[in-house]
Amino acid sequence: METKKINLDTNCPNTWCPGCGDFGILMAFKQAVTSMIESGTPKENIVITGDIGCSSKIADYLGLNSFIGLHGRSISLAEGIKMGNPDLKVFAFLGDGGCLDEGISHLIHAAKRNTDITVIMHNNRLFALTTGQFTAVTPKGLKTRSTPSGSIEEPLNPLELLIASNASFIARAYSSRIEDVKNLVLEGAEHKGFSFIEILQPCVSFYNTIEFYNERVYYSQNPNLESKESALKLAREWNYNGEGRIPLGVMYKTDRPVFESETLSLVPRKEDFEKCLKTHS
Ligand SMILES: Cc1ncc(C[n+]2csc(CCOP(=O)(O)OP(=O)(O)O)c2C)c(N)n1
Ligand code: SF4
Repeated sequence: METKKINLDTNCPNTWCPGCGDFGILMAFKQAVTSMIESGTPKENIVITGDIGCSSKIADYLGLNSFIGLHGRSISLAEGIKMGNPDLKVFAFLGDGGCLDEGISHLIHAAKRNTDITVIMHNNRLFALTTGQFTAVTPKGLKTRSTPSGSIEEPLNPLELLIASNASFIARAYSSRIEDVKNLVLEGAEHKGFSFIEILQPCVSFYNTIEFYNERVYYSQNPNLESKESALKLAREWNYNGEGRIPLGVMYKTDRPVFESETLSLVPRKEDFEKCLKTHS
């Protein structure tokens, strides 16, 4: 039997800077989606959301159902879509700015609720589309367009925040390691509940971290995936500032009730609803 070739391309011209880490994420995501479709997930059941940023332009380059919203709102859009149709596989794309500055409350609450979506945060550690201003994860001392004398703030550690917010799947990847990104996307999508994948992504135009990451990243899966203590230990190995090694891989994974299933189980069945109406009429 002839197999139909899966085409995820679009006609949209790509405007990312040559060498941007976003290309690696796009390639890995296409491979992951191709594998999902080949394993039986209907293409029309895969939905992506985005906001405003270089990262969210990924939706323009993927021939999939998508919804682009305001900056920082990719996660809330994904939650709404999933609640409307729990059969869908929903991926929320956004940058560190949209995720940890404008949209940080959505991130925390989606993790706390355990909504069954996969958040993919392109972490270039600044607001790239607007030409490089500091975000919550910009290293201390970095000179950006909005911190000309160097940022005076300590960066936030998003993985520690996710552990504290009770996210049920937390992982870190690096955009140049395409096979690992693909596998983590598949693992995150397979997970029942909220999955968060941070992808370290060099912005070659405003903060070129290629050499920095190449020298420091290493794969280190948490040996005790359900232990928050060992997840925290891994998450704290790198403080988003300077030196030290940077662990990649799944840091935390646990099973707990999923928000959509819990909520929908509270909705009365039609027969019960009609019985109730009869009783009270
Ligand atoms: C509420 C709001 N704040 C700020 C902006 C301006 N703005 C648009 S894109 C952007 C930068 C996006 O940075 P990030 O989310 O980190 O994604 P990246 O471009 O780095 O991939 C900013 C600040 C906006 N559109 N809306
Ligand atoms: S500005 Fe940075 S993040 Fe945006 S496309 Fe260029 S290299 Fe990539």
